[in-house]
Amino acid sequence: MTTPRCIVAGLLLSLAPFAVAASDATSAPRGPKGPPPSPLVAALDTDRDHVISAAELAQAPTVLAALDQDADGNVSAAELLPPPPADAPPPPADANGAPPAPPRGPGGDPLMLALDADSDGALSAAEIANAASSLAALDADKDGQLSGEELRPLPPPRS
Ligand SMILES: [Ca+2]
Ligand SMILES: [Ca+2]
Ligand SMILES: [Ca+2]
Repeated sequence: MTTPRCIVAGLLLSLAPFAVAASDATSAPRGPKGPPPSPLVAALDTDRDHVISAAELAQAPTVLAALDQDADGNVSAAELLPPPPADAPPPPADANGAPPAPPRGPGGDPLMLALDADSDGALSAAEIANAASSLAALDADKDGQLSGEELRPLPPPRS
């Protein structure tokens, strides 16, 4: 009785590509481990050393103003979203017609909390102009730069 075994082997062979594809789709995303930095950190940390230095703080108004893609003087929540990676699959079709909501973590981005003085989710021209001094308020250890704990997203409040 070899026929059933042949059928089983054939089934396994025909299923193998699907198994490979499934494991590819569910594997962890490539790149550095841990959550991606916030768009604000990515924009401000121009030398990518995960520290916003005094020089980078001083450049904050210029860097933030450069995010104003539609040149209306405000950096909106949409303009604060990071651009999708070049090799990212296209977003799913507009099933509900709504654009993807900006990510809002349970604790929030300390940079945005510091910069967005009126908490409207966008950065106005005045808020951009005050960026350097607003961000300096996050410098808990007063070493003139923002790093580590000072840039970490705030943990969700514990009740
Ligand atoms: Ca840096
Ligand atoms: Ca604002
Ligand atoms: Ca510091």
